Amino acid sequence: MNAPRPKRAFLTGITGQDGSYLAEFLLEQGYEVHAILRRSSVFTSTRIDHIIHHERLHTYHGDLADSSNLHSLLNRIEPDEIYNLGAQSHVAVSFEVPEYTAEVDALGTIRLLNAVKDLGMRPRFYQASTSELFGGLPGTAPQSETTPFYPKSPYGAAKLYAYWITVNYRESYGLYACNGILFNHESPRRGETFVTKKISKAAARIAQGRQQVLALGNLDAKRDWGYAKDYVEAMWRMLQLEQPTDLVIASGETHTVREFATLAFEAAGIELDWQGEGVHERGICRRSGQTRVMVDAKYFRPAEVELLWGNPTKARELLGWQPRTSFAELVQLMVAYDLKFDDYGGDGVVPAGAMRQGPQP
Ligand code: NDP
Ligand code: GDR
Repeated sequence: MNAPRPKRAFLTGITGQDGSYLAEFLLEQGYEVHAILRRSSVFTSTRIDHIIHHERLHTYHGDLADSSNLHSLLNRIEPDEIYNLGAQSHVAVSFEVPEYTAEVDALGTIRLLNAVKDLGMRPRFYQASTSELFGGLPGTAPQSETTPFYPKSPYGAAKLYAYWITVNYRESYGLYACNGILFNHESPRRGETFVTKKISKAAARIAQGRQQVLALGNLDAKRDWGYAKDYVEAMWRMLQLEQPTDLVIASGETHTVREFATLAFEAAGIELDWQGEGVHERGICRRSGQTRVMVDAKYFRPAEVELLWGNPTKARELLGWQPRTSFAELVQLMVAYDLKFDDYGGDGVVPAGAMRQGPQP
């Protein structure tokens, strides 16, 4: 008798932080993982180099901007589960490329959902929704599934469309489709222009005498930060529920950017004192008196989300999920990795295979 075929997952965004952890997780669960990669003039597979030759991982060129490509891939692959993680995911960048962000983050989602509908398939569909939907309005925290949305960036607005079209296809066509409303989650694999990785990397480099100062934007912004590896498991658990539903995934704590920086520098052996206010605020090394953190207004956003703080009660009840890694542990593991394996060079170029040199973070 033939062995049953492994479950098949189709992923967009596999080369990103979450996609790489999710692909590892699904392979460990015995899945066949099929994923699209965007053609690029440089290698973008750094985060998945260690699994790229796995016998159950299959990659294809593809793009969320290309309907026909998505349609024919889904037709060939016939996945049981689809995880739509691909996106222009940088909030600040979305103010500079608003139309492209909508093209990929909003229309990319309808392209996938519509292909599923037209092909008459019944895979389970996960949409990477975000706490940016809430916009952090005063008086709304902690935010839950019932908190009204008020996105404050082109990214948030594009993701709002993706959220509602996912709900709409569930309700209109009976698709098993759901939104994971994930609050910020980080890791050593986090993109280097997001604030946590920017800080952990700079703290390590400054401690090693390879950088003088770190320039940041709004130090007062508060975020609910968790560990990406914990969060991808919640995505998978959501698709195992009998009924599709939209869930907030969060740590249930909130911290300022300043707190993250204080802990990160401490983990690198540098105690900071904070002096001044607004654009004049400085993080000064207690021992040497040198300025190690400064504020640069160029990192301020046209509109800021001041406070995100999630309430993950429903996820705990329905999924039995809760984060395993505390805020302090997250900061420490990110800085520890950067102290050991920061081999990216000063020009910001990530050499292919750089991650392979260290243990997978
Ligand atoms: P990353 O920015 O690390 O990864 C984004 C992924 O999307 C990359 O694989 C990227 O490919 C891919 N991508 C970008 N544009 C396209 C396109 N046109 N077609 C196909 N793929 C594309 O994001 P994260 O891993 O952090 O986040 C994953 C998802 O979750 C995103 O949708 C994000 O918006 C959302 N999210 C993230 C949160 C977080 O805190 N990390 C919180 C809430 C939601 P390439 O490598 O080629 O650029
Ligand atoms: P965010 O993450 O916008 O929450 O989106 P990011 O790390 O970019 O910013 C978090 C907060 O830090 C403030 N900040 C800075 N941000 C950056 N990038 N660089 C800086 O120098 C800096 N200084 C201060 C920001 O103003 C902001 O308040 C992330 C992405 O992963 C989205 O895709 C996801 O949907 C949300 O998290 C939840």
